[in-house]
Amino acid sequence: MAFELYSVIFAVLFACGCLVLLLVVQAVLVSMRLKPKKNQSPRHGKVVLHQMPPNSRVLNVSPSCLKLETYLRMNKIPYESDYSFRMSSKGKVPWIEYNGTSVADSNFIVRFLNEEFQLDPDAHLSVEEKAIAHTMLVTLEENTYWTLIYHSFVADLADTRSMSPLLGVTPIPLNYVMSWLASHYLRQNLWGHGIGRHSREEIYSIAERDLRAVSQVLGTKRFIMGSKPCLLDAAIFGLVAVFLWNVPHSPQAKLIRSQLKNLEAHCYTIKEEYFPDWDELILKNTNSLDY
Ligand SMILES: N[C@@H](CCC(=O)N[C@@H](CS)C(=O)NCC(=O)O)C(=O)O
Repeated sequence: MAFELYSVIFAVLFACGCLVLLLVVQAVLVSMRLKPKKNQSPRHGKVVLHQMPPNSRVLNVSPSCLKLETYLRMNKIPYESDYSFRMSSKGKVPWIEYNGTSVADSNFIVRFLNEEFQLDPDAHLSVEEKAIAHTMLVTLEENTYWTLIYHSFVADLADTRSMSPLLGVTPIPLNYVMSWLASHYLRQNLWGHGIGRHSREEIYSIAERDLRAVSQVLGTKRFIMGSKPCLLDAAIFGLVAVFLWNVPHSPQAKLIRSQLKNLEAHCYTIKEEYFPDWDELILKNTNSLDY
């Protein structure tokens, strides 16, 4: 009897040891694949955009990365993407390197590049429009964005596990451990922000009110403030594209497709105008980590 018990304990410990070893090997392999390639020296005059890589659904799963790439294209700023998952000094993406200077956070980057390239994507807006655009951008990035995080990392983690640029190509069982850790970390972020203290229905209703407001301001216009795009158009695109194409089953995407069709049309307008190579980029850069 005692011998059988010892055998069972031994078998369980052996299985746990094998699992831990497997996780360690997988983690080492993933981190080796993530190491930036040696010959990536930033070119003078070209912005190096450190951002998330595409997945098969969308050019970027991060609204702020997609906004920044759209801003670069809108303003014809030469850039190249670095998809190596290196985070900024602030621990996030996107960030850039430009002629030896590193700048973190999409909005500080926009301010920096506006100065460097002597441009203002909002120059055609009135003082009042600029104030409205600023307020809407902050609403989308500091409020609506968190409903996306809630959906992706709390409500539908299984989908995120299969489509995230990193988790989606990380082998099982490491995939499960990493997605659980990401979910735990982001739940804490959501709680700290405050939105994570609301019920599921309340969180989706927050998204609905924000998206409806943007849709009402857009109305029948081609771009949010008229016939010419501004920075806010890039921010709207960044978030709406991720809702529509990366989490198409989310309540936010369903709402946009069924009731806020002008936001969907706006999304296609920006994609067609600035990303004629969208599919090509996705094809070229997805699964760069594939095993
Ligand atoms: N305010 C930042 C937000 C950037 C941001 O939230 N990036 C996310 C990806 S969407 C990130 O890097 N998260 C990593 C983390 O929170 O540790 C900006 O506009 O650049």
